[in-house]
Amino acid sequence: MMEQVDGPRRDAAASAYPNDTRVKHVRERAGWMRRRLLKMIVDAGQGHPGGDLSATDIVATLYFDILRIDPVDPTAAGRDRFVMSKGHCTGALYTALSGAGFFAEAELDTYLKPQSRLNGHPNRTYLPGVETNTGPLGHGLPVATGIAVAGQIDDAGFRVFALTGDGELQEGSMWEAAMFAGHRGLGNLTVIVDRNGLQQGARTEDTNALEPLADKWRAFGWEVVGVDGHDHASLLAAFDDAALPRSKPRCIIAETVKGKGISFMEHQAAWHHGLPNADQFALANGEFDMDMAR
Ligand SMILES: Cc1ncc(C[n+]2csc(CCOP(=O)(O)OP(=O)(O)O)c2C)c(N)n1
Ligand SMILES: [Mg+2]
Repeated sequence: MMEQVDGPRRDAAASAYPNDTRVKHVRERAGWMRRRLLKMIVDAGQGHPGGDLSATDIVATLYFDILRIDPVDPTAAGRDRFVMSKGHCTGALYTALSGAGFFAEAELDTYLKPQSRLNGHPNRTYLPGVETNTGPLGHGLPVATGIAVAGQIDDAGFRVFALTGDGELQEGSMWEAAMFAGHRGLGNLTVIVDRNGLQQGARTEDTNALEPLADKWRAFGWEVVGVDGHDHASLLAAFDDAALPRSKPRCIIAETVKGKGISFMEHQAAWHHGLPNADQFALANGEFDMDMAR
């Protein structure tokens, strides 16, 4: 039976809860997201399981603890903004938005179907909670940077978070945005790099090497933090540390595993875009069960 989840905690600042409670909460929701997004992909007949699963723990930590958002008032001026720059990972984004209360869980069943609001890439005019359209790589961070500049000009208290793929960092537009964010000292902007080491068909380092990646961000005027992108306690600590005011933008390089949580998908470029068969689907769900029983 599907686990029931509730939305983000709105009764008090999440950070007021003890850390072990916060970790347990995020872990449960990440587990639910993994199971639910895989079902979406299987029902739809296609999707991007590798990148969805590498991003799941990061996105769960943001949506179920860190972000100050309210599904009842999704365009509130003071809300934090999350931009899914790696816009192909709608499995992770839509499950998080649904789990956080922006739309009913049943709508996840319409993923990629005709007339659905749940397109393969997110569309802000269709779905509440989507801040900007993404999908063409290299666009999300520039838009997030623009939003952060607006927040800086208005001296608004909101924070902007953008999740990028590592392969996506081969787009020149990402570095234009990084340079401008450093120039403006956008302390309200946090980029999380989903550093799974793989792009569509190969390793990033064999295609167009990114290393030394932390040095590149630092050279553009950013603070850089490294984190295990599947360790909820470390992710929470890294995000807590993003409290304002700050004078520099912040890059969290999250070491991740593409396909995380499904043994036969982990580290496999072939699962960037793929569809598990019935046996593989059953195997994956068994592994999710075992993980949640730990
Ligand atoms: C401009 C552009 N070129 C190519 C693509 C096709 N594409 C979709 S995902 C992807 C690979 C992305 O790799 P990465 O950013 O590392 O994402 P992840 O590993 O997290 O899935 C490519 C080439 C695209 N969406 N946009
Ligand atoms: Mg990648």
